[in-house]
Amino acid sequence: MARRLLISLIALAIAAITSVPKARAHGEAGDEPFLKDLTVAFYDVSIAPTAIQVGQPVTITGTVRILETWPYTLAPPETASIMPVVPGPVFALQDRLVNGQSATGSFFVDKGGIYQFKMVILGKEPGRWHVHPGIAVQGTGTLIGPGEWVTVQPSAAQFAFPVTLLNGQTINLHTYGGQFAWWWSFAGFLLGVAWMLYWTLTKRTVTNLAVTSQLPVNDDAPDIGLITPRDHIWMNVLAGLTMVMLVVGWTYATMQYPVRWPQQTDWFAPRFISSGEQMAEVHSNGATYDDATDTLLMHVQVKNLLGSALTVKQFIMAMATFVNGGEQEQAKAGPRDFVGPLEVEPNSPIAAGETKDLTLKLTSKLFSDERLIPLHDPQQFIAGLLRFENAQGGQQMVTLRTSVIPTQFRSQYLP
Ligand SMILES: [Cu+2]
Repeated sequence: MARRLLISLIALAIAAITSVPKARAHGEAGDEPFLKDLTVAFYDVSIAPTAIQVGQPVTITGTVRILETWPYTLAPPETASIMPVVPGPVFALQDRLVNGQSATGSFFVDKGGIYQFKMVILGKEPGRWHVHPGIAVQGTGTLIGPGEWVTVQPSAAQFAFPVTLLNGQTINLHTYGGQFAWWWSFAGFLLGVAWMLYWTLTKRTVTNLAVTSQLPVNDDAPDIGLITPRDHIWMNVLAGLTMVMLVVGWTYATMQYPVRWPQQTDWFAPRFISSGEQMAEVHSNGATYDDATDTLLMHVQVKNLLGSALTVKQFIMAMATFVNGGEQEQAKAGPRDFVGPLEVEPNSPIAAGETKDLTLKLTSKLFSDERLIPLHDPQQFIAGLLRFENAQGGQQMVTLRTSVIPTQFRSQYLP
């Protein structure tokens, strides 16, 4: 009976694992809204081309700003790394620049910092992959930007990733040392399996847990045949083989690779990038969110500080960009799935020196699909960047934080 139950449970577990539908994306909606909105904002992201063959490059460019509204509940951002976020090792990162500097690893960051990135990745595995830029902030985790679907077609040529070492030798990083690492790990695995099978198949240590758990820790219980002197001999043999493997491994590594170097840290502080000449002062007068229609209404007061008329071009929030403009301007603003419309009321330019009350209306499925608005949190805050442009093409990004009051809830759990 117990065995039948166990078999059914195992069958159920296997069925549950194998029947899971293929994940559509990266679970980017999984992060809490505050973790997306108050931390960083991604804009001007481009991921191109979206169809390549194995071995060909895809270039990811864009900008991420660490917002001044970084939540106090998270450790302050100090070091971070910008990377492509893809489902598994299906691309190889070939090149990465942050603010024009080569970034092999992480770098120092600050609240308010602006980081322009360029990454070149090579298609490795054929398939259709969702590719995002992401920024991994130490102590917080990876915050991701807008994504694009990239199709990688198989290629007749084998994937290769040539890298020149310091000694002048060129290796294929894709396969270098792969065989050895595989077989050596497998040898260690075999030792472990031998140990496990020895104790589970022939001994009563596992099958008679009720008995063994009654014994004191250091009691071999030879009287009931639990651990015999013979077992000690075999375990000494296994331990001996493990030691031999380790010594052989160390000796081989020392002889084969006499020059070894610890992994290097190459931290740097990226060159400063300005958020633009101060053109506008923004004051928030609150916001409401209608969950039934996915509509965010923000009331802001904008003061034009310079001598040229200003218009509101975009509102950028987490990985989403909302554009005050038509289809063409929206298509230019970033990966299309992460761009929505922005209605500004009144939409006339703000004259020099003028202070104007504006209503920003954003209606988009992005709010619920990407879970951008906090609806059930103790702190109902959102933040983002308002992008202003003047007649001369000058731009400024102003960080806007506002509390949000939900006006209608979609029912949760029960219809
Ligand atoms: Cu994705």
